[in-house]
Amino acid sequence: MAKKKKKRQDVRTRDWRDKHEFAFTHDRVRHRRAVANVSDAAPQAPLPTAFEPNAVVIAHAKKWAFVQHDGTERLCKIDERLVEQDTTLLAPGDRVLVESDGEDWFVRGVAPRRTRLCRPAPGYSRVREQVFAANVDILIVVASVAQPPFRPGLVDRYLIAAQVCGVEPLLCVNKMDLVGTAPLLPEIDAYQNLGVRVFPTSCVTGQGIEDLRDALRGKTAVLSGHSGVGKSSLLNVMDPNLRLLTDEVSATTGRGKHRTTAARLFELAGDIRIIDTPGIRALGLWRVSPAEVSYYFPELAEASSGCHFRNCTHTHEPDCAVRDAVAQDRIPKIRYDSYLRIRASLECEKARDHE
Ligand SMILES: Nc1nc2c(ncn2[C@@H]2O[C@H](COP(=O)(O)OP(=O)(O)OP(=O)(O)O)[C@@H](O)[C@H]2O)c(=O)[nH]1
Ligand SMILES: [Mg+2]
Ligand SMILES: [Zn+2]
Repeated sequence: MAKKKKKRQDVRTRDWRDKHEFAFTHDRVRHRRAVANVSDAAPQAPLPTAFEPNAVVIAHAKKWAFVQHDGTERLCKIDERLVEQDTTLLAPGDRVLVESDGEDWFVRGVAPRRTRLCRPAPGYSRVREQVFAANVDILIVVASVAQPPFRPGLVDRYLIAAQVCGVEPLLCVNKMDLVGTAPLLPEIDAYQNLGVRVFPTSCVTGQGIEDLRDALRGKTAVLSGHSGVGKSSLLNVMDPNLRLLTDEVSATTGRGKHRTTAARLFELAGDIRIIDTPGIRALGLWRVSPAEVSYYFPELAEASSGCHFRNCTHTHEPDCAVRDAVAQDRIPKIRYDSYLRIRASLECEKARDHE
């Protein structure tokens, strides 16, 4: 029995040394093995009250974080006195203070976030706001034209989240090779008309990859979207050394299989930092009330000045300028439908929260 245990320890150590960070990118089991190499020591000195951050979080779990510090990736324990309040303690992109006690490294402080992308935390969670990327300049919303099919609902939600968080959204429409030379979907035109930069891309033909790279130079960005749209594949094409794990879309459900399981920051040539995130099914919106949804649809907000009622919801009221604009094709029907869907779902969420 004792012999067996020792063997497992050997495997842990070997994995950690040979595979280094890649082993920990997507695999929870290996995450745990990495932590097996961290001692139980805790720093004695009190937490600093004022500090200059000296490292950036790459990936993290509850008790430890990988950080970029002094040009190397370090595994640090998180000082247990750093406690989570209303919002996630750490996210990839967070600027932190790391210090060594001579043997181990510890995260000892988290700097205020310049920007953050967040969603309401699930009900069972201790925090209320779940931050999935910190200090980013650009939110790359990835969708695919096929396999899985283009779904505007999530894109619209991300565009709202980007506005709430003060981050520039950019729409990447991937898998263009699957539709040949067919013109872009009308939905995509609608986003372009709104001033959202749209990048049709393909990881197979390389279409649009250079344009995307140019748009990201000198920036920190986060890739997000449904599972299986090709977020990790885009990173692999932009830097073949990454060799991130990808997985085929399920033939039975037509959806991705949630290959990426943890968010992680990658540094690419050209001063580009990109956070890859796990695909999500739906994006909860944080701090947006049903009545506020129309503010985040610029074309609706503009038309609404002509509505008869000042608090018009544009759903049923008479003399509604928004519905007139939709009837006359001045506002794309798909955007209006999306407004109605998001509004209705927020009404539901609100009702549930008040139960
Ligand atoms: N035809 C085609 N297939 C692609 C393209 N990009 C990615 N794929 C394929 O789509 C599947 C899913 O790609 P992933 O990169 O794993 O998708 P993801 O968005 O990272 O998915 P999660 O990690 O589950 O969120 C893989 O089989 C890829 O090979 C593309 O441009 N064209
Ligand atoms: Mg992925
Ligand atoms: Zn109206």
